[in-house]
Amino acid sequence: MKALLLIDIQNGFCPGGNLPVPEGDQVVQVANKLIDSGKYDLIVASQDWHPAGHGSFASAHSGKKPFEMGTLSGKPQMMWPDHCVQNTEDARLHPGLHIDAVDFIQQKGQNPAVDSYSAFRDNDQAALTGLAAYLRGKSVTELDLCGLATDYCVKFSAIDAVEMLPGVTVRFIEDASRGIDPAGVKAAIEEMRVRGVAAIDSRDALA
Ligand code: VGL
Ligand code: ZN
Repeated sequence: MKALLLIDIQNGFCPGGNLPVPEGDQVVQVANKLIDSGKYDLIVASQDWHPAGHGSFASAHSGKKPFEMGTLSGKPQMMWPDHCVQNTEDARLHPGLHIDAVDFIQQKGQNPAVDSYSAFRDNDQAALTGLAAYLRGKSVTELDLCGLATDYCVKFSAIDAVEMLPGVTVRFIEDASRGIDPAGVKAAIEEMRVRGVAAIDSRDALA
């Protein structure tokens, strides 16, 4: 079984959103091509889904500004602008995305005391989301992933996929993804490569 995992293609990470990734909206048409290609047996999307006042928000810490480092539950934590709050427009998957074709949506980031970049588990690796079990249950052997943001949620999800789904081939689709910081994107692609995640283009995925 071959699966496509679309990471956090949400209004909040697109221009006009609360934590916009440069050109974030440009992944939508590439993602739709992949979705509609017939190459995938299973399409899964993740959705950053924070309660108001989440501990990753700078606004939840006195004296902290967005994009500064802070701490959350005693661990270093990037302070983000308020984003993807549950049941808000910001948290909605991008309206241009072909969501009718999505088989399963994995929400994450609900625990206010810990962030969850990965679609598979919280950053402290304690609580699992259930996505690994879902994909195992579907006998997935190949997993292509893409979306937003390359240097955060895409990277962490890719690394966890390799670790938590032994035997599954994991690939990162570069032109269907965008990142927050160019240096971070470069480092993320290298980190994924070292862990066995090849970077490919949608052209390769569709071939
Ligand atoms: C993300 C920062 C905070 C992401 C989510 O989807 O990459 N980044 N929350
Ligand atoms: Zn978040």
